[in-house]
Amino acid sequence: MDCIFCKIIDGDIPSTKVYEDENVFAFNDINPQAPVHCLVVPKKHIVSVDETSECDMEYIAAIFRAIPKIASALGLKNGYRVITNVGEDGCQSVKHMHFHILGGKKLPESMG
Ligand code: DGP
Repeated sequence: MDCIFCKIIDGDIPSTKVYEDENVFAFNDINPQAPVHCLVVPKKHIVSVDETSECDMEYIAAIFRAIPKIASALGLKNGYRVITNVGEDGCQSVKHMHFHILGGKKLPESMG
């Protein structure tokens, strides 16, 4: 499968890893939009929030268990933003579900 994030998870494309467990991998975004900007992805290739099935729920749960741990490890003591883009109108460029963690400054109120 020709998926950039699967290749990052497998170590075939280098990344700066910030967290890993059995179900989840997280790494710094190549094009940061904030002082802290990392991506949290399931190790299973799931296309987006719009294309999940019941058996993917353990990955979703694992991602949301991991996010506060990652935020804490990255020093985001005063809050942060979690975003997932879905499909064309959501401007999802990589078709492997991922959750952006953005922080390290006061973020703009506008979200689109
Ligand atoms: P989205 O637009 O929500 O699909 O975000 C995709 C993000 O993935 C975007 O912020 C840039 C990031 N990205 C794309 N290719 C790579 C890569 O090869 N390495 C890393 N670290 N990030 C990537």
